[in-house]
Amino acid sequence: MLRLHHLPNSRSQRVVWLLEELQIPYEIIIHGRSGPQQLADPSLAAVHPLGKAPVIQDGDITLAETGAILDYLITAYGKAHYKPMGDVPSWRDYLYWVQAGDASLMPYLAMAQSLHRFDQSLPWPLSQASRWLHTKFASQYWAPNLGGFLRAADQHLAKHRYFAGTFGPCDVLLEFMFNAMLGKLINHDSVPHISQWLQQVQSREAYKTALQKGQWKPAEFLRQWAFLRHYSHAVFSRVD
Ligand SMILES: N[C@@H](CCC(=O)N[C@@H](CS)C(=O)NCC(=O)O)C(=O)O
Repeated sequence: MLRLHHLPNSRSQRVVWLLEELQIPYEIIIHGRSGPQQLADPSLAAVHPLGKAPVIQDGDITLAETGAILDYLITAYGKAHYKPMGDVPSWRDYLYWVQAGDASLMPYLAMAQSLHRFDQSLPWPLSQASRWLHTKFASQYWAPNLGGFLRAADQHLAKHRYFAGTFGPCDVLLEFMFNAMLGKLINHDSVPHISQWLQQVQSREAYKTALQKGQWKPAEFLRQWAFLRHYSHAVFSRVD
């Protein structure tokens, strides 16, 4: 049976969700984290040299990287109808949005989170000075980029119910990032169409089942990303 190596409250939750959507049988192996940067336990590096989640093992295949895993599952398990094909508008939307989140949004979120964890690991008053510097840097550097991404996504969703025609891999990939920003950078006033789309996709049965199987802890997730509220002004000075 296919095995998924998983870290709770992480991007690998997306693979749990897709497996539930596609109704592919799987075994889930939960790994732990430790240290100030909350790095994965060495048990993950024993599965794949990257030492990160998600990783799947299917027969003699071992595969990392969420986007690659999603594509593998759709192709290897005969679920090709799940992604648009052919030179139609939904396929062109698919090509863009299936890449865009992990390429142009997640790096900013991950960098901000690493800097935040670093600040928290320092003794007072160094932690305060470091936080001040990082907040200033982030507000000037990455927040405007993030604002541009939110504006593009909101405008797209104003005209489309899902990112690529019908519900599919783009929605599964992007939900994690928008969920991390929910209540801080995403709300009905700031980006109404993203906010509405989030409610829609999070009400899916497969999504809810995946939260349980992936040992998702909503309070912990909120706590991990709460620091994003400091950047609201810097982000939205670009969205209006
Ligand atoms: N681009 C990779 C990112 C993988 C990644 O960084 N996973 C994180 C969880 S969100 C992780 O394993 N962190 C623990 C560590 O870096 O040790 C993907 O989307 O699969």
